[in-house]
Amino acid sequence: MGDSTFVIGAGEARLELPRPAIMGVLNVTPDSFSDGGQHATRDAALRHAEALSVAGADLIDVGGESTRPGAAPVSEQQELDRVMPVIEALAGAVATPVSIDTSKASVITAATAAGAALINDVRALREPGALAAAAASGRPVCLMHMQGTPDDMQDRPVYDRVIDDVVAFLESRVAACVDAGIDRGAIAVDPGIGFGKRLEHNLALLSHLDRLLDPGLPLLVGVSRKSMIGAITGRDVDQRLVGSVVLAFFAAQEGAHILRVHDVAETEDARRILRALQATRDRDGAIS
Ligand code: 8Y4
Repeated sequence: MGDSTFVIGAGEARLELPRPAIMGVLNVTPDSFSDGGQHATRDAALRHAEALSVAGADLIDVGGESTRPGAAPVSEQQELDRVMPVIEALAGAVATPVSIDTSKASVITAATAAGAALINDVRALREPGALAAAAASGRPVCLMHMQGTPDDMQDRPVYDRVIDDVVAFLESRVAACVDAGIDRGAIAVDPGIGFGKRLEHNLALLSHLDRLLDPGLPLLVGVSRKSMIGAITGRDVDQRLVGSVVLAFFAAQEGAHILRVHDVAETEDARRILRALQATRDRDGAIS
């Protein structure tokens, strides 16, 4: 009762996280930390990671590939050059576990060897070698649903039944992971809000998150600053903080275990307020 936690992974790869856990976003793309060279980029990323950690992040999600439609594809070497110095620096300097946001087998292998605690793949380990690399790492994984590819996913997303489609996809990827030797207890799933979905699809998924909890696996939800918030509120990406926090905690109250967010400090405020209320409710329950 009271403060609740959940576990993903086992043995050396075991992560015990508060529920909901806050995953802070650390983009290591050239546009994110204005390029004063490699060391400057690494140092800026490290400072940002420390700030995320102090602000309340339970995980730091390091990514070197932009999945924005129209973004230039990133080569294996480019992605390694971007993320590895940051992962290596974080391993020594920040206690908060790091997740590696990648789809590439080589990045999975290198990042986990350097200490990354979780593999976060928007392509659900469908790239060549990714499944085997994840299994070999022994690290827990997050499998996300996406319809199409980052370049074409928003062209004309169509579903027969969006919730059924997403559940079926995630179940098939969980089965592929288990077949590859990944422990079921080391798998989280994610509906992939905004990845090949219109507003109606995103709303359907978020208003029926219970149906995604069905397999009893941790559920990760990423809504932070996404276009669905713009579609509802009319606000530009830099004005979506309230929408992001409200939507994240709606998801948490509906069962989400991990919230992927840009605005960690504000998300932590919301978590503290809801925790105080929950603790009071738990005590009241014991009395009356
Ligand atoms: C402004 C800034 C507007 C960023 C949109 C965005 C997810 C994810 C992303 C997610 C998991 C994003 C890597 C998209 N979203 N991983 N990654 N789940 N597991 N867009 O929802 O933040 S990147």
